[in-house]
Amino acid sequence: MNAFEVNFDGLVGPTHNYGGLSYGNVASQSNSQQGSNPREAARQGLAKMKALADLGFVQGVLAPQERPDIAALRRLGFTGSDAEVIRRAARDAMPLLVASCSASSMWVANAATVSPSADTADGRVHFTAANLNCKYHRSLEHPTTSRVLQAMFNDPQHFAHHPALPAVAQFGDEGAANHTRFCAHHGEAGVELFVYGRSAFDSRLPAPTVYPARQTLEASQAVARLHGLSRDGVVFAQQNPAVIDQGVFHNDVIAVGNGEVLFHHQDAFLNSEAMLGELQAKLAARGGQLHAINVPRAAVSVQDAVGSYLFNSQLLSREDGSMLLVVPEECRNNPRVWGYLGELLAQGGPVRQIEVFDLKQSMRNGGGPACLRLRVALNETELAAVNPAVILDDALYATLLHWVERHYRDRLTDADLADPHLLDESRCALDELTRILQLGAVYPFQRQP
Ligand code: SUG
Repeated sequence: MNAFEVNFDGLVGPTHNYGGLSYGNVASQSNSQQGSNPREAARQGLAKMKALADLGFVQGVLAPQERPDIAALRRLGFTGSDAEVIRRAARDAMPLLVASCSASSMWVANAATVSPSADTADGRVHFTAANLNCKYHRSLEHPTTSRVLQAMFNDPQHFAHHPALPAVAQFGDEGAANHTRFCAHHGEAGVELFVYGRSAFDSRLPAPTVYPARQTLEASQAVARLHGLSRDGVVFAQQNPAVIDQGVFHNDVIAVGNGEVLFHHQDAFLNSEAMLGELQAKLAARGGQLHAINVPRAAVSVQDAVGSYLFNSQLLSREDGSMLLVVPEECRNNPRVWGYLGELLAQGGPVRQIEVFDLKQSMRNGGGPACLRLRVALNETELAAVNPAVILDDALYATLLHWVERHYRDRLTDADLADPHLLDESRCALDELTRILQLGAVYPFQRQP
């Protein structure tokens, strides 16, 4: 049976702003408090989805979340009507209001870890929502993420959903941003690479000293167990702590893989050789042959990788077996990175096409093409069991574009976040969206008695 990867992109929510909320994420910190443009951000994301759908890739849409998160503010002691909660938070604790407004759920590479049915013990596709517990604003996402994923993949015969891991730093889990699957063919058993930043229980392993390591080994191991992956089908590898300290807050900022190809920076992993050896051997046992493209620091420094998001690209299989690399415009603006990409194409290796997208609104918060998508490898039967209303076609694209034009502001500052009307606008937009995407009542405001 045919199997392929489907990319589900996060739709940018109406409260997209630059809150400076992510210590360790260079772009988030350096663009803090700048005015944002949610309408433009949503349009940029939709343009990427549409272009990839037009190129023949199956493309899905993942809904944003209800923000500001009033329930979260109430848990922190703000009382009164919803409008009063917002006014009080704006008056007494603006940073908490900003965090409760973040549209960070757009970066759905962090929504969950997904294992395809060919890899799992029970032959179902497994999803574990990520607890994202390193950052307060992101830790708010997983309950709604779970409901949205359930509404998209709601056939228990094919799909298994696991709630987020315990919400403590020792089980810090950032989802698919630190997970890559290698395989000869999507429908056959592959090897899943879990990259962690530190161990919570083994103090012998090194850890970064400047910025936090968000993903722990123990979280990755727990996800592999929950998904029923076999030992032969997993590799656990440690990220190089030195690159985390230079702003590589997820592995997908320094490496990307697809099929049998791993495109990575020379400094990405702690014990590169051992890791590549293990991956190669395990993939070979499953009928595949690893093709590692190692980008030397002499060609692209870690700083250039972080600034351009070269590795936060999407590596996609074309029909003829070659690959397309989807990069952000920042790569074209960096002469060393753009020069390297020219050489990569000229080498005649697996990467034969490069597409460039303007994703500036998301990029200013550290979210590139790969952050904006959750990959789900599916066979034809499983794809037929996915909620069809979330698969992008021309009609859905037009509907979503029109929906954005009607509901989104084109400029957002702190004053807007303190405006209770933004909550009403956002709820009104999301209520309509749940009808468009046929999700049912997934948002807290739709579920209150
Ligand atoms: O978690 N930025 C996100 C970016 C996530 C990128 N995802 C991947 N690499 N897969 C984060 O740091 C910034 C929000 C702000 O500062 O307003 C933020 O949450």
